[in-house]
Amino acid sequence: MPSPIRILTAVPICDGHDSAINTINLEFIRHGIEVVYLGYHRSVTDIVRAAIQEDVRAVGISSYNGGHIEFFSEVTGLLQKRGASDIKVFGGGGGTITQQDAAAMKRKGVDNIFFAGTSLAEMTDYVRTQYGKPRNKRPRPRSPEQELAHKLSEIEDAYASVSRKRPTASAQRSRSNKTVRHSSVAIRHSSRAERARVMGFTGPGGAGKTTLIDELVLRFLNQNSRGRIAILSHDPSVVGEGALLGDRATMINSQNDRVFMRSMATRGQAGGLSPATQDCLALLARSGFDYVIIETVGTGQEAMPFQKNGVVDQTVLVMNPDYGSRLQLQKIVMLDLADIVVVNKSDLQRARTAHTEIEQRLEQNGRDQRLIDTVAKRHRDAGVDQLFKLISTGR
Ligand code: B12
Repeated sequence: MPSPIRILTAVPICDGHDSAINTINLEFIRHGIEVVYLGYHRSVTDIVRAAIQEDVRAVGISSYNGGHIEFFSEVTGLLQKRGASDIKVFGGGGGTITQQDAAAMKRKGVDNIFFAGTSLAEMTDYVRTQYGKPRNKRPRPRSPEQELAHKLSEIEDAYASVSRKRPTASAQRSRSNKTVRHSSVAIRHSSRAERARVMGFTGPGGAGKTTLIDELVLRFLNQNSRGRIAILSHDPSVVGEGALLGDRATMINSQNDRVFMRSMATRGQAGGLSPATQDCLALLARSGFDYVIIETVGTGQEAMPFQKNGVVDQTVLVMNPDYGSRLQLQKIVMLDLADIVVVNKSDLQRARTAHTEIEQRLEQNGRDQRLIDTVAKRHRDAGVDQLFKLISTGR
């Protein structure tokens, strides 16, 4: 396998039992698996849409509140209907799922059900042996969305297979050749489509980037009844190369047929993005979306993740009011580079001081940078409205 195994995990609709899957997720990522976590209370449609967009090897469902025979078979059925029967389904649910239920679920296409008492090692071994082999022949994509998802995997796989041979000089050369080859394939594929407007969001972890993006997506979907948007979201890889790709669990509005979301792990690259990001972004930008939003991992002071003259049209730095003393602001490189700076969580006590200090810092730059205060967690927040207007109209 060139890339780490990617799976999606979720808890069904009307079920809030997430502590089992949270523990299992952590064990998977410790063993080099990339887990896209969708969260709890998720519908069949949300799970299948996410599995196809993320192009995962398998979906792991943790189910406790009953209805599992129907729920699991709806998932396998919809995957099949959408031409994604190569995405496998497995899961568990303590003592709720009986042996008899499991047999019925397997007849409906579920790979395996794990019962109470199974060790974490058994589950990890199962995923590695069952879903760790390269996929043989993939079914032909049945939708442009599925085709796009497959192409993004190809790009990530190409980078992964080269980076495994690092750090020889020939590998470096071959790596850059692959970059060129994949970019051109991607762009040629969709050269008829107009280029999307690309927005880059960055900022420290916990500033609320994901929630803010989700609120902007909601406004976009409401304003443009036919508009389409793509999100390329990043989370850090941990030692052993697994990653918890958890932004989907926060993004509620973005679980929508007009939103294409892809989660990427940084796979050892510092600075907030993945080695494959630029090529994936170039492909998304030419795939018929109105907007592409790229979100970095939580970044540090020195980070400047978006390349100069790259595909990103506008950059947004999302700050938390609690950044420490005024002196800290002098060190944040993105404060020089961002087009828009957002002080999120502006309902916090320190937010007014933060606004004034950042405003003074931006004045020193002498550039046309905008500063906006938001409370992304609040629905219909006036600051988010203002940010959306600025992004969508430039005013
Ligand atoms: C912890 C718990 C809670 C916690 C949940 C905390 C949380 N955030 O998850 C709290 C207290 C909040 C809770 C609430 C409720 N609960 Co509760 N809860 C449990 C309990 C005791 C344990 C479940 C658990 O986490 N086990 C730990 C895991 C790691 O072990 P396991 O379950 O044995 O799972 C093994 C395998 O199946 C596998 N596995 C599990 N999932 C997955 C997924 C994948 C992908 C894989 C590979 C493997 C796998 O991993 C384990 C390996 O050993 C069960 C009873 C039980 N013994 O199952 C009831 C239970 C599930 N709850 C129950 C009920 C009724 C409720 C409530 C409705 C109660 C109420 N009236 O308010 C609420 C509903 C909450 C909601 N929003 O959905 C019932 C469900 C009955 C049913 N289905 O008919 C149960 C069975 C208790 C009972 N006997 O009545 N609950």
